[in-house]
Amino acid sequence: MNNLEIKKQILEKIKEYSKIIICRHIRPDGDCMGSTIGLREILRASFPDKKVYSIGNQKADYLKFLPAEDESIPESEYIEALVIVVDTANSDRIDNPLYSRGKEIIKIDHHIRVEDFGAINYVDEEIPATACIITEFYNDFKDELVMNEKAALALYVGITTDTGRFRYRGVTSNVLRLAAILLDYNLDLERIYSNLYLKDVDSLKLQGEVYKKFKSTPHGVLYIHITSKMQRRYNLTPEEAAAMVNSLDSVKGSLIWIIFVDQKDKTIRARIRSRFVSIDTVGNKYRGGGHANAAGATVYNKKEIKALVLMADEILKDYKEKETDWL
Ligand SMILES: [Mn+2]
Repeated sequence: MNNLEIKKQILEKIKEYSKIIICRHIRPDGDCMGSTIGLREILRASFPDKKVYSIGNQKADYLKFLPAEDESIPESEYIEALVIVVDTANSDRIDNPLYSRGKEIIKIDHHIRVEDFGAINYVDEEIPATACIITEFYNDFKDELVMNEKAALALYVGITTDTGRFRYRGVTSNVLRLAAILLDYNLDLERIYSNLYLKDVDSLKLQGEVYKKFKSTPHGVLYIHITSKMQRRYNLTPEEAAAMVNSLDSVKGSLIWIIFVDQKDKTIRARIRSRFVSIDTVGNKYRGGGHANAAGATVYNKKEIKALVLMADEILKDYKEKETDWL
């Protein structure tokens, strides 16, 4: 859905305000960082008289090569500001408690619609990255907006990370055209992919342990619990351990794979991935959410790990009974 009318309203709101604060979700990933920083840089370049901030609490080390977010600003600064929240389906996940202090809120997102917390809500569930929406927004109004190298870098990172380097089903000719717009801004792809995907030795060793210890359910759901002990052994943070999720993505017949990662607060983060078959219901059931093929959840103990895995196994069983052409 490319709804030009809503986008026009968003542009009008942006023009109305002299202060704009952009927010994103907790546990920042390439797309939420890319779309917030990209939007900020476009707005700064387009409207040099406005104050535009991108503010969030949590950091992601592997995205440090992107232009930095801004330091937090006092609550009083929000009162007259337009707050734009990107890449975030529900208000619980916004990584800035002050967002609600803004005079008006706009939501721009591509996750399955769960909560319209904005005065204007632009949700495109079909498009594979919020960074695509921001690039499209620029392109729709390119007579009035300015793209530059910094914005293009951030947006490209958003698109490439949320599409698994342009591999997933959501990648359409439109997505490639949007990425092509960004490539005109002098991007060094080799440097981008080196920043995103090079591993250090400890991560590789943990990956070896993941390969050795993962389990499979009767119908082929692969899963592993990366405990605090394992994280300590390889000197990795829960965030770094969570990057292992794609280690189990290439096994024939295993259309769903899940990693459970012990967190510092004693909860267990589940990252659920799939091909062909939808697993967002699993995320929703266990205090999370997400997309058809990529969802997250939080569980509290081994019993819940079992129950979640069982639910995924049922889904895969049903899928394999109905479909014959899976890989
Ligand atoms: Mn996203």
